[in-house]
Amino acid sequence: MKANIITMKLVLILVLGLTMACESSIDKEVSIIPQPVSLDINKGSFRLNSNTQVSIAKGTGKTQKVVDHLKDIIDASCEIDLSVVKENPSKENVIIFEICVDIKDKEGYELHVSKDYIHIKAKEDVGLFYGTQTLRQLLPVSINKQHGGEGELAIPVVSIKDAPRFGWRGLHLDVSRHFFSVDFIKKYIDHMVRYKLNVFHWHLVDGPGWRIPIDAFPKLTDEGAWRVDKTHDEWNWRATEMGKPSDGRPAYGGYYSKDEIREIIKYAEERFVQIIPEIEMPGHSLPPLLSYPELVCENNNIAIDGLRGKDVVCVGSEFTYQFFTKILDETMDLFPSKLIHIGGDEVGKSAWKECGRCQQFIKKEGLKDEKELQSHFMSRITEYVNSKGREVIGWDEIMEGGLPKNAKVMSWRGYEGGIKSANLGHDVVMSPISHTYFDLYQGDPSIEPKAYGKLYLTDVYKFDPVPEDIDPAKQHHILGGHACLWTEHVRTPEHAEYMLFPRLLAFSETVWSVKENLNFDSFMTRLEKHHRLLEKDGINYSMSAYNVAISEQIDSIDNKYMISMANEVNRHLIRYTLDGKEPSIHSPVYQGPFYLGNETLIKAASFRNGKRLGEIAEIDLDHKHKIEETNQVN
Ligand code: TNX
Repeated sequence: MKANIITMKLVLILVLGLTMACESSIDKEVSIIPQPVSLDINKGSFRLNSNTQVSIAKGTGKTQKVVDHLKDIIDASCEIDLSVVKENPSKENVIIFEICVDIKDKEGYELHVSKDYIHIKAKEDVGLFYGTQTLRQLLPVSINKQHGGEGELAIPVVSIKDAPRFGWRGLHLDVSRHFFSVDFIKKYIDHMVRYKLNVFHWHLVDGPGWRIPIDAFPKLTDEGAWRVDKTHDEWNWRATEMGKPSDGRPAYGGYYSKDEIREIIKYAEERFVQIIPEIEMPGHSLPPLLSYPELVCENNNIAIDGLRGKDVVCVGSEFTYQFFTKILDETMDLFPSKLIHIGGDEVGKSAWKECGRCQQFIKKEGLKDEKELQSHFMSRITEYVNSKGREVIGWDEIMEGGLPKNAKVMSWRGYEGGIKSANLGHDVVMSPISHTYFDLYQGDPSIEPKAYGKLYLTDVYKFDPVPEDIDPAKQHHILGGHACLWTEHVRTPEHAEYMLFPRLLAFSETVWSVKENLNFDSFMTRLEKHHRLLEKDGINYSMSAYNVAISEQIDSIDNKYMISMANEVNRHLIRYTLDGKEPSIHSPVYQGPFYLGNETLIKAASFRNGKRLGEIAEIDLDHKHKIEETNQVN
């Protein structure tokens, strides 16, 4: 018995020792995402403790805000309350912020960590802010509140020079298909700034809900922000049963008050994020159509046809122009952004074809067809926005029938629309569905939450906003890259985070880091520390890239199955079983394709340091082929 206890104690000491060793080794890792322009790592560390001071050697009126941001991060991580000294800081145990005109890039910064002090230099406050984000990633992951006052945080000695590749590093959120609270929007902005993104595209209106109050048209939110909540999935795309249900069925929805919108704009501004609001038109417009029937085309039975591609407003009617200009007036009053997104995607033309007013309008204006009708509408709206000193951006469909003068284009159906627009001399933001749509599946659909399509981590990492086939003389029109999170299937903050992470990290590297510094293998190594950082902050990330894909091929001569396995990231051991049990650290390691005997059930998972990563994948060949045979017979 005694011997047993001693053995147990020894094992415990060993395990603890190993854990501590692991933690300290990961803490020493310098794993910055997005990868900076240049990074030198040296021996030793700066020891941050309760005596560490912060000093603004040279600042602007806003530098204090950046310092406060760092103080909040340190306080939240380890409850150390850094004190700020304005004058004559000692050159020891101090973090110095300095505005420095010698730094060229507006958003660039330098971060020098020595054993004695940390120095963040930048041309502007935004650079100091990004230097702070990098410093945050150098903090040890194993810090926790117990360090407060008694411990020290070791920050590795490094020298970093950094600046972004693109000025536009955007992220979109669809709050119409599912509604997200003010708190979550702020958290979303926090997620962006951690990885140095700077444009938040707020998709405020769409078929299933209108989320911005417009005083001139109160029914848009009184009715259009709510829907009858039957089953969630019915709200994937569009909704006709708007309005607060009076028959006692539960209502789903919500909207942001104007004060809440102002609060969010301020929150974003303080974090150097600009918000671009989107008011979709003339399609995806069910809430306005249902609440304001004057917008409906002749012969369009909106309650039924609205769900069949006829969710477009009547652009042959003068009322429609007045309606949207009033909405834009109130939107521009709220949002200071130079750019307003006016949608323009997926506009079905059949309602206009069957509408006498639209057809007459086409004749009167000498337009060729319904495509030119859309272009006419978008151009008039663009001119209106321009007359107020602002500019518009729209989805790439706004090119059809002629791109409105001065409009910028968000290229989502691929790169092509973006290339054409840039060649025509328009500014472009690249957000191709092939690389930046985070609502698509990031792993095997059989074990992922419901989505569609496919966008794996490796696909995101291959994103390059500047495609090779663009005329070099027009490349300057590409402002940067943009990722989208549409929420037809995404109902909760946890789910939204799951779709964002870690694809957001891969994306941030493609829009911030210089091309020569992109390396997927290095990214995956750095990502491992970020998993720990995200975990520490309670962020729900996906491990789908570690999941194993099992595939089988039949050898028709021997009538045997050849089994292959791979995980997307092509690293870490794969272990598998053929006896129905869960793979464990004792299961055989996959060494390469092998022939199967009589077994039919295969289970596999990735392992690192004796720990399973991600989910267990399985295929049951017996079951699969029975289904295939049945399908063939039928
Ligand atoms: C296309 S991208 C849409 C959205 C959908 C999305 C789903 C774009 C401009 N329109 O309405 O939500 O696909 O991925």
